[in-house]
Amino acid sequence: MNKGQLLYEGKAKRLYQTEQEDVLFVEYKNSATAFNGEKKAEIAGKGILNNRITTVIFEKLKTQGIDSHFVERISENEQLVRKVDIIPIEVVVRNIAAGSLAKRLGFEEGTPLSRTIVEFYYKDDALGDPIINNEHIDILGIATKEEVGILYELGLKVNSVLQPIFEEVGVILVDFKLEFGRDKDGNVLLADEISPDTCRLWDAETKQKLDKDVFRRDLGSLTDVYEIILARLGGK
Ligand code: U5P
Repeated sequence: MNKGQLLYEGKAKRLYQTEQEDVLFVEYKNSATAFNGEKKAEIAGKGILNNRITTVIFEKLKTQGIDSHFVERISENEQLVRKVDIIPIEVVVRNIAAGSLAKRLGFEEGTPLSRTIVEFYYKDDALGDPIINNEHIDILGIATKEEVGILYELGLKVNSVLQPIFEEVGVILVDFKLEFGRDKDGNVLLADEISPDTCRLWDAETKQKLDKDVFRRDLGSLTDVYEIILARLGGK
């Protein structure tokens, strides 16, 4: 499959056309960004690690009946994906209070939530990705009621598959963000990536942060902790 025209460049990935209409080429970059792009760095090896970790996770989800846009990893930092139109909603699933939820609602970080919750954020850099509810989604006209139901259910389903996978290897799945797209027939498909860039992952024993908070909060080497996640998931 040949890399065609560059279609889109995001903070962490570049998307290219291929000779096949419904398949895209994704290149994982080494850029790390946080706080809506205010903090930036180039971290050698990050793209390779996220490409591998996302591959392992999408493959595991597939074996549990959760399909995604992922087709195959084709090189160290590239993969092929099915073309979808991204729905501009970030679906965040939380098991433990951390990050913006801890701050917004006054929970101490690390407090287990009495139930898993799903939140929606409007994916809009200029607005700083504000939190939104079903009614905001309705007036923005960015997804139908039926689609919102699918996002909610798939968020919980991904959580119920990933939580035990991480638990088995001594990792707590604190929270994570998913993105979805519509394929050419309008079907909602899990898309983007699932990696330590998009999840909070803590060592079950030490509570060491094994995710992008290491970069956000200057806690050490990002690639060292991403390597730990890849190794625990059985990747190379
Ligand atoms: N998250 C992203 N991208 C964003 C915002 C949040 O992947 O633009 C992920 C974080 O990595 C975390 C979860 O796992 O969503 C909740 O983030 P926060 O709302 O606590 O910052």
